[in-house]
Amino acid sequence: MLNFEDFFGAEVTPEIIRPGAVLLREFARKDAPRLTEDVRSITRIVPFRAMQTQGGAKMSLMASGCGDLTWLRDEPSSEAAVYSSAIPEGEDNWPDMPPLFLDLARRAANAGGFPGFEPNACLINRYRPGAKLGLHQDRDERDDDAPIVSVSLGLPIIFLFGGLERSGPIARIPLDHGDVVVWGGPARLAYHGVLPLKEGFHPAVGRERINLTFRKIRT
Ligand SMILES: O=C(O)CCC(=O)C(=O)O
Ligand SMILES: [Mn+2]
Repeated sequence: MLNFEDFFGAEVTPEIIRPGAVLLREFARKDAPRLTEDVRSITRIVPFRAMQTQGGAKMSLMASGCGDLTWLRDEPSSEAAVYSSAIPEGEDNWPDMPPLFLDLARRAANAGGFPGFEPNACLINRYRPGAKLGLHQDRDERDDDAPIVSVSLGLPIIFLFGGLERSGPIARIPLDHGDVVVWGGPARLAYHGVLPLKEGFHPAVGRERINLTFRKIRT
């Protein structure tokens, strides 16, 4: 029997940020407890680590990941990020993407207008108060046909979303626990970032914000 969600094809009404970019408010809210549990399991295997920009500057967020391959730039590098199936120590492969991650990413992409999304990587960012992410494009995936699906858990933050030029107008979007942003097509290479995380305490996640970005990397 069809339920409401199957019939209408979306669990929430997408809010359009710009063509190709949508906000799905609370889309991951009901899955959030299991998602945070899964993040804990993954980061027991691959702990969050400090990251560096391509130029070698220390970033304020810390990162982990899962899936077939992921990247962590924890050393200065003149190279663009290289996605790898080996974790940085080179011992083991990344933890598998939990089934719920994959299911959520597929459903969110579909609801955002990108059916058929099959991510093979999930980058997990952890922000503590004061941490931020400057404006950038996600261009290391070597596959601009697939969208990016970005899930927010924990403390609220202001997400910045602009256009294809760094200097263009920037939307400031408050993101809360369970909100999902999907961007692809004409917005796939849009500049985006987050403002510094404000001090606070979230009952489910504590004094931090966790961000999951699902990506399709061309291997
Ligand atoms: O934390 C966010 O909301 C964005 C993360 C992001 O843009 C990235 O990891 O490339
Ligand atoms: Mn990004």
